[in-house]
Amino acid sequence: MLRPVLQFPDPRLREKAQPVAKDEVTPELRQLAADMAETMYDEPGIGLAATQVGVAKRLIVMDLDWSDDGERNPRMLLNPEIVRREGRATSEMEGCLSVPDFKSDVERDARVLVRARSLDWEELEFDATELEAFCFQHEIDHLDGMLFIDRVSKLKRDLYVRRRKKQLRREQEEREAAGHPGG
Ligand code: K1U
Ligand code: ZN
Repeated sequence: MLRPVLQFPDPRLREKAQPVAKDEVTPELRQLAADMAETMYDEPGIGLAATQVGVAKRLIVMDLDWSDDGERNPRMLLNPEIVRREGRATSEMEGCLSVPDFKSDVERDARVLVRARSLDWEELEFDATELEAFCFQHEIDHLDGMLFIDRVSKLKRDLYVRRRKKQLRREQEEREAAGHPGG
């Protein structure tokens, strides 16, 4: 089932997600992970955090190299954490499914060692560089209530926030003009 992706400035994007305990890996949580993968492919994206679908649990899905006609192997990871970081690099023209109509270069760690659990509670480790490292950092930021616009200059962020608020006001006016004041 596709889940709606929360959009900035929804306050739920700012919540800190809680760790998942072993006995919380229920059929419902597995269904949430499957729904998140389906939603990520549908958007489309290469990652998605549970925070973005309004669930404050430390769960992410990622698939860096899927294609429409190829095999899909989404990683579904619980409690991911960065245990080592090395160097700095620019993530070029990064985007976010929760921050519409904005892309920017972002300064991030160049290499990260990530520890996480699978849904079967195996301990996993990923030594990630380049896009994989940037995606891990982006998704773990979501679990901490942080967005990539928090990592760009204040000037760029302020300009985006102003443009986004204007866009939301315009959409609201259009709904009202059409006789649908809600939402
Ligand atoms: O968490 C998200 O909002 C998903 C985001 C992840 C991400 C992208 C780039 C760098 C770091 C993290 C996205 O997937 S944005 C869309 C995107 O990058 C993409 C979409 C389709 C094909 C390839 C990339
Ligand atoms: Zn994002």
